[in-house]
This record gives sequence, structure tokens and C-alpha cells, in this order.
Amino acid sequence: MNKDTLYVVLPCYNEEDNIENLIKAWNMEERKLFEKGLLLKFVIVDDGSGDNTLNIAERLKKSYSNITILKHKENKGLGEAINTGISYAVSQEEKGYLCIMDSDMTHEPYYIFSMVNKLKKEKLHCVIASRYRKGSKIEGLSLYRKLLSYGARIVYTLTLRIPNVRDYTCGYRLYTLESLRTLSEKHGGKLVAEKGFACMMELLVRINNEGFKIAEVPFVLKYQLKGGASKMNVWRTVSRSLILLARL
Ligand SMILES: Nc1nc2c(ncn2[C@@H]2O[C@H](COP(=O)(O)OP(=O)(O)OP(=O)(O)O)[C@@H](O)[C@H]2O)c(=O)[nH]1
Ligand SMILES: [Mg+2]
Repeated sequence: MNKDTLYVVLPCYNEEDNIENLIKAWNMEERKLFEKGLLLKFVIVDDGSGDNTLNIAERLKKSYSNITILKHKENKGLGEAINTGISYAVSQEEKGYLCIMDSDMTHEPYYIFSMVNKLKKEKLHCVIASRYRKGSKIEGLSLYRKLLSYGARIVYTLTLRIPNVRDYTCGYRLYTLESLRTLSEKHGGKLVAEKGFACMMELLVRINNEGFKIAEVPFVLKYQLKGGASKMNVWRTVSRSLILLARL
């Protein structure tokens, strides 16, 4: 049977505590993915990390043949990391899928199975691992951060109204390579213009504007598994999200 490629794009900014465990957790699923017709390939995008992330990634690349490392000399933000990772994958002219997730261990790889099943069964273009479905849960996150995420959910739901979407900001998603290729061609290789975290919402809006179909699967976010401290600048994210929303 001809295999489809499953690219896993891992944007990394100072993830020295997490990247090795995450690659190992994914590789534990490799055989099962293979049996389902999927060839696992990683694209690690080091976003100018100042810690040991890049050294660890280079060491992992020597042990595992399925790792590509892309580097930003300086930190450019999540949006640019996503542009770099997706552009590489769509230029490889392979058939299949692309999964993006946070590289901080809060997203567990095994949800890929429910995401792939849903995408194939319902002929979708994008599946979101959602914190707001029956069976979803957010563990270990402060009430303050939970409320902010929930606030984003309400604001985006009222303004953007993308069918079937409740979680506009979660970084764990599966896309078809074909839909990303179409978007990439349309936007001159820049899938998102936003440099910060709001790029997740922007990408979803672009997918929806293209008429692509999106749906969600339930997912448990395990914030307690995060290695290292939070790097997210809450107020910058909120303000940039509101500016982007106004622009859209
Ligand atoms: N914070 C941050 N993350 C980046 C950047 N570039 C790439 N990333 C990666 O983007 C993903 C999401 O970042 P996180 O820091 O986990 O963001 P978050 O989940 O919203 O917030 P925390 O988990 O509380 O830090 C991670 O895989 C980061 O390594 C950047 O410039 N800043
Ligand atoms: Mg995170």
C-alpha cells in the first residue's frame, strides 16, 4: 500500500525540557501510524532558541532518520515558525497530512488517531484538538489563564462564527497537505501574516474563507506536563489578537 506522509511540525522556542520527550512520545506511535498507512516525519522549527533546544534536536536527528530541522537565526515568533514549517512541508510534493502542535508536552501525540479518523471519515480539511467539546478538559492551568482562553472563545465565536469551531486558539491541529498547499500558493508562501500567537486564529479564518471544512475532536490539555516556565506574554497576545480581529 502506498503510504501518505504525516508531517508533524514542531515550533520550538526554548523547549530544551520538552523536545526529546515529545519526539520519543511520537515515535512510540510510529508503528501504529504506519499500520494505518501513515509515514511519520518531523519538522522541528527552532525559532532562535537561546537554550539547548537546537543541540538536542541535532542529537535526536542522528538517532532518528525522520527528523528535519529548520532554523531561525533569531527569534521571529510563532507565526513565522509556522510559516517556515508549513512552507517546507508543502514544497516536498508529498501526499498526506500535516499536524502542528505545541512542543511543550501539554499536547499528547495519541490524539492524532481520533483526528485522522475524523478527517478521513468526514472528508474534512482541518481537525482541531478542542478544549471545548464533550470529553475535553483543561488540567493544571491557572483559573486566570482558563478564563482568558474562555474569553477568547466567546469573542471569536461571536465575531468569526466559523461553523463547527469552538476552539480558535488551540495550537494542536491536523490539516490536509493539499489544503495548505492551496493556501500557500494563494498567499505567496506566507500562510499567516501575524507573527504572534494570534496566527492560529488567522490560519483558521483563511482555511474557512477558502471554503475548506473544519471540525473538532475532544482533547485533554495537560498543562501539568509542561517542562519549563510559561513563555506566553498574556497581554501582548490579547492586544494583538484584538487588533488582528479588527483587521479581519
Ligand atoms: N512563547 C513563544 N513560543 C514560541 C515562539 N516561537 C515558537 N514558539 C512555540 O510555540 C508553541 C506555543 O508556545 P507556548 O509557549 O507553549 O504557548 P502557550 O501554550 O500559549 O502558553 P504557555 O504554554 O503558558 O507558555 C511552543 O511549541 C513554542 O515553543 C515564540 O517566539 N514565543
Ligand atoms: Mg503551551
